[in-house]
Amino acid sequence: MPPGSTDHDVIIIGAGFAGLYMLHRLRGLGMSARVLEAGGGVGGTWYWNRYPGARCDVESLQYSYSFAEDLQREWTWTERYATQPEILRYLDHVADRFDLRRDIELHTRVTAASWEATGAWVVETEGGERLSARYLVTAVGCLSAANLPRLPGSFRGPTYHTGRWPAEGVDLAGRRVAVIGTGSSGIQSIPVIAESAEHVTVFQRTPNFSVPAHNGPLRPEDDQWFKTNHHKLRHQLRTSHSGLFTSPNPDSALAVTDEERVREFEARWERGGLAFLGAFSDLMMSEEANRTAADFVRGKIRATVRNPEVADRLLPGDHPLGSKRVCVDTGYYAAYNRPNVTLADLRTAPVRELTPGGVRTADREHPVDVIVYATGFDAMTGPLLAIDIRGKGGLSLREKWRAGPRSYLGLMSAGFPNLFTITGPGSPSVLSNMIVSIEQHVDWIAECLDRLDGRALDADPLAEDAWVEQVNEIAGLTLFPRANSWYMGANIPGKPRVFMPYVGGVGVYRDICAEVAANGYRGFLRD
Ligand code: N01
Repeated sequence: MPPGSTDHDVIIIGAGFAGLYMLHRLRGLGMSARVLEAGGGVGGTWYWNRYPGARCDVESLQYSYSFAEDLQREWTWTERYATQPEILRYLDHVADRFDLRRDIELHTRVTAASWEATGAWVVETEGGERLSARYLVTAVGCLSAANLPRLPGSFRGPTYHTGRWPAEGVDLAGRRVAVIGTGSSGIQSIPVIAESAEHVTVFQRTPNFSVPAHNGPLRPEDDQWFKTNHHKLRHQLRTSHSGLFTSPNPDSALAVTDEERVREFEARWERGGLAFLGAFSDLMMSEEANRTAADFVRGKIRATVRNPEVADRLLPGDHPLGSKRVCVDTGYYAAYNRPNVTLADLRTAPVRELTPGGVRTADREHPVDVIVYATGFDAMTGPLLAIDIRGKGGLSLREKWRAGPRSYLGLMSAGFPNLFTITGPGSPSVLSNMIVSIEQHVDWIAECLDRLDGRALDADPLAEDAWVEQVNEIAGLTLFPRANSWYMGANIPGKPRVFMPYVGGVGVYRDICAEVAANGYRGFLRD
């Protein structure tokens, strides 16, 4: 393809953490890149998820870019877990600091992308724009296609999805609010909404495991420690299993006494956060080991919720702890001790219909003024398949992935040359600290594009088959596939049940990707 015959060298879809860094890296290589972003601002996930109580469940020091020392030195987080507004401020700061905005087109939703015989990607937008580039990089996020259940009936009041929360905010003070869903978004928002709402009715289909955040102001000594030691600490994160500091304990939960086990769980419960999962090495491998952690959390729920009948209904029991993303909360279980919070258990009384003034379940009508859908996302594949992507010979990605996503390393899918998917299915992505995984993918793609020097690259279908098999095999060794989780596509009616992320760990995965590149991009086909 002759240089200069496309509008840009690279088109990037999405201006969240991934898209912003991709643009910055490509600029550094002297490539021209255009970012197309559906939202009215940069930030991706953190632009859309503005629901009350939204904050990250990864500690802010770890949930930040590592690529620029100055950025790291000059930015100081205020809390141990950053709120959505603070993370959005950070991303706005990054966009300004690296002068990224001039190459970002906001309010521009990509609807289609096709690989042309000329060796270019042609991208179409909702507004009818057509742009071409030699390479296309998706930075669309893994949890950005909102899942809105189709409930029969109609409701006359306002409804909001947590992942599409209005930027101007919603005043829920004095209102009767229904919250449907008890995943991370529901569990974070319920205690905050309950503080001002007249009443909150929580519609729970599946009880979830949640551990306390124990959030608070970021201690200056922790900030200083991280800044002083950031080279070493970032290296540890990149080579770890999850890209998080979980202080993994190498012991089996079954090799210690009951007292020792409880002491370990208790210490981690007191510390707060996802490090709870690092309590023992086999929590995600052995059902028996997992049950010890699940029992511990169920004991905490019983000890927190005063009404034993409500506590019972909140006890998770249909999936191993961690096989659905563990939630990290502030005052979630205690919220059920408030007089203005009611739990509606959909397992015993499912939703029948929406009525003009509320939600009717099998046993009664719940009168509400507002409905909050905390019902999650069509995860990982949803945002990609929302775009009509056509590869070689018009091959449709929707068609190719009909039985589940197929990719080589989660980076490319065979038959779609020059299309790279940041944190795509088949990579660690959602099972890791997303920023660690994003930076690894962006760096790998940037180096690859630099070395390609305009040539085309595609995944070898044989390498892809082997990778898909490996992803499934490793998942099969764990308890992850035992849950009806969004990792499995189980939350979306009709979606194929496939465990989508790579569970082998970010450190191992990084080495595999580096080794593939060092061996002349083994498993990829070049022009
Ligand atoms: O979505 P979810 P989420 N009727 O899919 C229920 C990240 N995140 O937005 O389990 C009734 O987890 C559904 O029930 P069930 C994080 O990775 C992070 O909360 O399918 N209920 C479930 O209870 C997280 O895992 C942060 O039976 C219905 C809930 O809705 C991911 O995003 C914050 C229903 C959906 O839970 C997704 O979390 C927020 C229906 N028709 C999100 N359909 C932090 O960093 C669905 N549900 C803290």
